Amino acid sequence: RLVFTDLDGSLLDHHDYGWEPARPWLERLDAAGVPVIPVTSKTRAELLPLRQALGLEQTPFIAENGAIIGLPAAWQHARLDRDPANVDGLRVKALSVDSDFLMRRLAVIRERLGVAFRCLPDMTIEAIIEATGLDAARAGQAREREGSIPLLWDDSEAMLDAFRTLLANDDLVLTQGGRFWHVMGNIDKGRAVSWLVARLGALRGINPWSLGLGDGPNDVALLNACDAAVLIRGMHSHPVEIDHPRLYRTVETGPRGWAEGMEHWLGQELA
Ligand code: 2M8
Ligand code: MG
Ligand code: MG
Repeated sequence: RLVFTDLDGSLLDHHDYGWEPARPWLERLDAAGVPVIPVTSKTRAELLPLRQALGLEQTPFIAENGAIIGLPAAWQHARLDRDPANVDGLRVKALSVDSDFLMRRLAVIRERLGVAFRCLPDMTIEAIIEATGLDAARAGQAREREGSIPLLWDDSEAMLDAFRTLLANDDLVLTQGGRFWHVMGNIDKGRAVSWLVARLGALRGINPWSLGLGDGPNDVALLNACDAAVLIRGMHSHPVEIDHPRLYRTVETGPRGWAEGMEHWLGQELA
């Protein structure tokens, strides 16, 4: 069994980023040896301290909406991942284009469409704190993008469609997080999840049962890539559209909803 989970608005509270209500379930999963794999919009720089705080240092992570994958030693394949430059024990894979390329394309598209938006790497630390409620250290880590660019849209809904079309012309993708829109190469959380499941097959010859948890539009691909899914009630004005044969929708939001979804799918089994 594997658990793939979104962080903000799912395992972590949308407002204060806490996870207290999910703690007993994290302990139960740890005791049962079920890996909990974060699948998030956050950067690798944000994830390193967070994984430690959550007790998830032994499991892989998927960062920046699927663009970046981190593999701890036990998940590295002797032939596919051996790398002498790999000093901290973590192998980092970039599945798509890099963020400098994205920033250049975004500048061209802004110019061509004459639209207004703010890319997170261009925002001051103060502005990021204001938009997210992160502290200064975390806000700095959020700015260290490697494979995706979050942005705040300061233009009309109609122009958003034109924006999406121009991005698609460059084989770039637009997806919606809790507060930001995110631009990346042709990748999503679901494809990164499938990549990791395939990697586990190559390593151990097993095809695990997977459970996915998420709250937003950018989690639909993640949920669809898993055998069973939990859609955590979110903060979005539009309902998340998803059609999954084994989907549980929570009543609670954030880490309370996370624990509720765990109870639904694994409560009996890990009693
Ligand atoms: C951004 O990601 C969230 C994901 O739902 C959002 O779109 O609101 C990213 O900048 C991420 O790196 C950051 O940690 C998060 C903070 O709220 O915002
Ligand atoms: Mg979320
Ligand atoms: Mg997310």
